[in-house]
Formats: sequence, C-alpha cells, structure tokens
Amino acid sequence: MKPNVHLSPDVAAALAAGNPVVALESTIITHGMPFPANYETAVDVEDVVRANGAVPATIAVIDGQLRAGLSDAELKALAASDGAVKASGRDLAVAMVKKATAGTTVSATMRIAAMAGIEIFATGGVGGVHRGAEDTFDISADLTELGRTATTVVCAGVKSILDIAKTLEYLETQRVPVIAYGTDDFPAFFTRTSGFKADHRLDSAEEIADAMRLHHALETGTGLMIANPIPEEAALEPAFIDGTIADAVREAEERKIARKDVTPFLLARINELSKGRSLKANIALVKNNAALAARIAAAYARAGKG
Ligand code: PSU
Ligand code: MN
Repeated sequence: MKPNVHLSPDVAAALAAGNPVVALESTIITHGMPFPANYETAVDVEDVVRANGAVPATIAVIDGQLRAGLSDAELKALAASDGAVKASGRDLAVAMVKKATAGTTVSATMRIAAMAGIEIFATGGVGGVHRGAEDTFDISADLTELGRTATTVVCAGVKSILDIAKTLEYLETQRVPVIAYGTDDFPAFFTRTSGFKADHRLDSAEEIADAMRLHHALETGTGLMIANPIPEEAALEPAFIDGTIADAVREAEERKIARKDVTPFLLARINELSKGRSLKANIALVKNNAALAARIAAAYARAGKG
C-alpha cells in the first residue's frame, strides 16, 4: 500500500478539480536560507504562485507525515526549527518511522509530489555533480530522481558550487531534457549564463506545457528540467560571485565537509561571504521560478481540460 500524502484542503480541492498546482520544496527553508528570510520567502513564493494562477503546495515531512500544502503556522515553525533534518528521497522512510520533521530536497519533493499527482515543481537550484566529483563521487540524488520521476522542475540552472559541465552530461545520461526558457544559454543561478548551452530553448509557458505532455506521452518516465534565468536586475556580477564561490568551496575542502552537509555549508558560507547579496539574488530567482511554474501549470491544466 502506498503511504498517504496528507494534502491541505486547497491543494486537495485543486487536484480533484484538475486545477493547476505547483509543488515547492522545503530544504531551501530548513537548510538553504537563514531565519526569518526563509519564512518570508516561503510565504512570498506561495503568493507568487497564486498570483500567477495556481495553488502552491509546499512539501515537507511534519512529525513523520508526508505533507503537501502547509498552514502558515506550520511554515513558520518549519522555518524557525533547529531540529528539522534534510531529507532526500532515500531518507523519507526513516523520517516517517522516527516521526521526524524534515525539509525535503528536490529529490524527496519530486517523489512526494508524484505520489500526490502534482506534476510541476518550482525551486531555486537543483543539486548536481559537485566539483571534484571524480574524487568524492558527490553527485546529488536530485539528478537520479529526475531520471526516474516524471516531474517538471523549474529552476534557475545550477550554481557553480557544482561542476556545471558534468551536471549537464549527467542529465543527458539520465535522459532528462534541459530546456532553457527564453534563452539559448544554460543559466548559472546567480548569473544568466554559464558558458554552456542548454539542450533546448522554448519561449512560452504554453510550449513548455506541450513539451511536458508529449514527453510523458512518449513514456520516457523521466522528469524535465526547465532552466529559467535570474531576472537581469537581480543577477550578480560573475567575477564577484565566482570568487566568493571559489572561497567557499576551498573552505569546505579544508574543513573536510562531506556528503549531505556540503551543499548547506556552501550556501550558508556564500551568503556570509557575499554579505547577503547572494541571499537577495536567491530570493528574486525563486520568485521568478514560481511565477513561471504557475504559468506552465495553468497552461498544462487548460490543455488537459481540452
Ligand atoms: N542548491 C541551491 N539551493 C538549495 C539546494 C541546492 O542553490 O536550497 C538544496 C535543494 O533542496 C537541493 C539540495 O535538492 O540542496 C541538494 O542537496 P545535495 O547537494 O546534498 O543533494
Ligand atoms: Mn551530495
């Protein structure tokens, strides 16, 4: 028997009616941003989804329950919590047994969203192949999940804490189409270009919704990555952010930070070293992704209703 995903009333109603729903992850809340910016951003992102015609479903594990759609009080408690763990897809069963509260990574959020019947998901950045992966083997489970779960993930590309070229290669191996929105370039999270081309470019939410439908009709079984560049006015200068990231990566190596602690350490350190500039950019791009995801979800639901 499949474990139940507990839906909030508005998420349940939207799914039952075939109305657009956008999943949102929660590791960005528990391990990606400091309090209270994490809470404020989570609330704002939900509002952006609503303003663009879809119902937001923030996904997390609360006291061992898989949840899609949190109340304001739950969102705040999660954001303020020191005890919430970081759960990727493989950690969910144990989190449920232990009645733990967990922020869900992209891989765990995709899994729960798929079980709930939510096909579109917005986040900031996905995990990927880390720099030095040839020695550490550090490749995020987000990429393997994209290779086996048919969820569309809207992100701002991946940041250069990762090896972007290897991440794109790995997505190719996993049969995940990488579609840049309104640009030929694969964006690098804080900047609009990474120096690498995306596989494909599409220029409207309607075309992306069509591509989703066909990708699933072909029974590929894989997700789609939609790479949405950070808004021009929020983008950081490459020289500044690349230097900051290089410093943070060096520090992580020196301090022997490993495995699931690597990404949270780097995000927090980049925020400190950039004196909050990375956080500001992060907030702007997450909202931008939420808006695009909601418009794709609306187009997808419209076509589904014929
Ligand atoms: N990258 C970001 N912000 C984030 C994450 C990654 O720019 O918040 C989070 C996401 O939840 C992602 C997870 O799924 O980190 C990946 O962790 P790891 O690299 O340990 O797989
Ligand atoms: Mn890792």
